[in-house]
Amino acid sequence: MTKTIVRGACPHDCPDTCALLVTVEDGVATEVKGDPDHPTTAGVLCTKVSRYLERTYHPDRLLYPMRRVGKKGEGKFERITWEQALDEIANRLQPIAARDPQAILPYSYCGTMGLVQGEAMAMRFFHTLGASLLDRTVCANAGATGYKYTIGGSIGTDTEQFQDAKLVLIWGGNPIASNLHLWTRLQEAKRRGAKLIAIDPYRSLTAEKCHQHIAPMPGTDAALALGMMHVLVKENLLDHDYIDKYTFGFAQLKDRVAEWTPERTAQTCGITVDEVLDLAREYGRTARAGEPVAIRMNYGLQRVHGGGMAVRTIACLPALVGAWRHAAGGVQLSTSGTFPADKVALQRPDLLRGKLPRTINMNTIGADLQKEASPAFGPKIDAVIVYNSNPLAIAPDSAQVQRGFEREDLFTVVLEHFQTDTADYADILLPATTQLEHVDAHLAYGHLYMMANNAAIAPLGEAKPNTEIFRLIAKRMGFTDPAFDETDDELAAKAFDKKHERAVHFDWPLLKRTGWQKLNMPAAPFAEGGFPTPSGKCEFYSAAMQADGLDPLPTYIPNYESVASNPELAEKYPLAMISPPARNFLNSTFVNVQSLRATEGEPHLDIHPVDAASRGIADGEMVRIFNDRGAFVARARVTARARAGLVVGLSIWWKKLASDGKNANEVTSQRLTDMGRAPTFYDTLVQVAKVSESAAP
Ligand SMILES: Nc1nc2c(c(=O)[nH]1)N[C@H]1C(S)=C(S)[C@@H](COP(=O)(O)OP(=O)(O)OC[C@H]3O[C@@H](n4cnc5c(=O)[nH]c(N)nc54)[C@H](O)[C@@H]3O)O[C@H]1N2
Ligand SMILES: Nc1nc2c(c(=O)[nH]1)N[C@H]1C(S)=C(S)[C@@H](COP(=O)(O)OP(=O)(O)OC[C@H]3O[C@@H](n4cnc5c(=O)[nH]c(N)nc54)[C@H](O)[C@@H]3O)O[C@H]1N2
Ligand code: SF4
Ligand SMILES: [Mo]
Repeated sequence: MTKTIVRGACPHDCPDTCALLVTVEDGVATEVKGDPDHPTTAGVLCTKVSRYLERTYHPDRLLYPMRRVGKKGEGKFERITWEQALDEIANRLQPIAARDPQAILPYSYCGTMGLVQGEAMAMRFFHTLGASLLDRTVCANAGATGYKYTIGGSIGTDTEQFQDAKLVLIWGGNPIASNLHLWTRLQEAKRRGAKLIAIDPYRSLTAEKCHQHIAPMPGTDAALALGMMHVLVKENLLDHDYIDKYTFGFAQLKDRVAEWTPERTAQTCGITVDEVLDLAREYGRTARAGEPVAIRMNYGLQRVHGGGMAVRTIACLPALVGAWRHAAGGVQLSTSGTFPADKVALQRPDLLRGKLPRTINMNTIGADLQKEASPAFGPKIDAVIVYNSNPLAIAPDSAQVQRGFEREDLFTVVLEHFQTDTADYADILLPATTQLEHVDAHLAYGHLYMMANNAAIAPLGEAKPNTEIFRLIAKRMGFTDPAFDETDDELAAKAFDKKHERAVHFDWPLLKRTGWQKLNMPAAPFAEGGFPTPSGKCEFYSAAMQADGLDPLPTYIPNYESVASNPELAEKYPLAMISPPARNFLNSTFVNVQSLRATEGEPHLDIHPVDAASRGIADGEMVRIFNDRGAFVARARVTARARAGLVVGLSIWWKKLASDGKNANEVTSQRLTDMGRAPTFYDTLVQVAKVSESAAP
């Protein structure tokens, strides 16, 4: 028997990008563990990925190319050969490309975060074709944009420093579920005497374990931060030296926050005046005492109309109190901007050869698939190639997405591991390899290590890596550019820009052997300013925002759907609904892994006892959640975890594994955020009513 240990990296859309050790015996993977030597993984994987073998060797894995034989959405397929699949794809795409290649659309996100199996060979193909571009903004782009205006890029406090903070605000994040290895450090901080405060409308698994939980209504975080700043200014809990040297626009900010009295703040957020005052004082006084104060801000708070502005506003706080002076102070939203990933080398925009295709926003796929050709829109979308994503489950306003994918005249190719809700609509379904079967290079958004993934086992069945599938399609389409001859290792060797000071030591063959290597980065990135903004300072006032038609100062933008902004709608649909990640799923990935789905049980809706009582809903009863866009059913959990006025449906369920064939995205909208062209999943008003068990679906 041969037994080897292969180094890998977790490919999932999770900040932690863990270092994996895969045990392989006679060509079969027998164990997946976390690397004990990798500082952030520290030998621990989340439950999902410690069950990785159950997913990889799942009996439902797609192993052969298939062609649809039933109706769209019915999920009936017949096996075909790769030759047949490639011929059919080329034969269908070629005439469309001859008319207008922009009628072809890639649809992808972060099924794998790999730089190679993500957008490298795929983009080379779509660029050569001249296909529509896709705005990949389904997750983080509102917050990333707001953060960038203020701080200059997705750079922040190093995860490896958080254990030394004295106060941590966990703001719009649920690290126990979605950022486990930060939670380990926060617990260590707690042991060392730190105070943890969760700011979250929902009493999440994390919120219940913090010293304090403040529950503002969704989408009111900017108001809370403005109220904090009001108190910091009024009580002079400021670091004037830091403000003078390293910030821009303090005088204007001071005027702006004068309006945000604790009373107005409390009223806007639906919390108490004392909560506002105490939070500001705790933050300001701890910093004033010379102790590190840190904020772990996460994407949960930016999936609303004013999501970009909320992040931008919160990002001003550390500079006001001089928190950046400490390695364990400041704020982390994402560390991804620290990595000099070489997207130009990987994706080769030069292959566009001067073409400038239109851009389709992935959040409005429901509407866009139903649009006819027009001068404003361009050609009707005639073909979609989906990889690394499951739009039927994850995109907002699901009924519209379904109507789009149902179009008989739409040619749909899906590259997948499993027959997902989206795969059911494919004309051609292609089997893709998993992380154990292919090579990749990774950055992370929750630590600072470049990561390598080696292939541990041979591809199962006839599965192929995304890269290889796009190489083959490109060749079948007659593309001869040498860009399509590069191997996955050649691509991975271009993942990071070695000319950049942070990655001068990047060496792919070495990284493959060691698995991970930290970027060159100072421990306290902004201790002495040096913000990568236009002014080089933390920008309380942003001329760039003004130029982009936005308020140059922090402000509060109410949700599209709220009592304040739309009282008539709120009358009809009085409950705010959010649908954040369930701990045992990763977006819609893992929902079909039996042991993980068993832990989550079935789709639930958490509803406050007062809201349940007024609707005659008892714990455990089936309820219907609805608004003008659609409806889905879930089992009610009557619990004060959801604050009054809020309902929570942990997500993202596969629609076909729910009793009614629907999920939370039936009721979410395709409206976009204030900046970053991002979705507003948590800016949703609904009504909830009891259904009798028999009438459930
Ligand atoms: N287990 C698991 N881990 C995951 C994922 C997963 O699906 N499952 N998904 C991954 C991905 S793609 C991402 S983007 C991240 C997401 O992870 P996070 O950035 O942590 O975001 P969410 O889980 O969307 O929301 C976190 C918390 O924000 C709260 N929240 C919702 N709306 C608001 C608001 O308006 N204000 C405030 N203050 N809080 C609000 C929610 O109640 C939730 O508890 O996690 C990644 N990790
Ligand atoms: N209601 C609601 N909707 C949401 C969210 C929410 O909180 N609430 N969160 C949003 C967020 S933050 C995000 S990031 C998106 C996530 O949306 P997606 O990025 O679409 O994430 P997944 O649902 O995990 O789907 C990824 C798919 O890629 C496949 N895959 C994985 N690796 C590979 C590979 O190597 N090759 C190929 N071909 N396929 C692969 C997986 O099997 C899986 O089916 O969802 C968004 N939608
Ligand atoms: S999903 Fe996140 S926590 Fe789990 S193994 Fe992957 S990177 Fe680590
Ligand atoms: Mo995400």
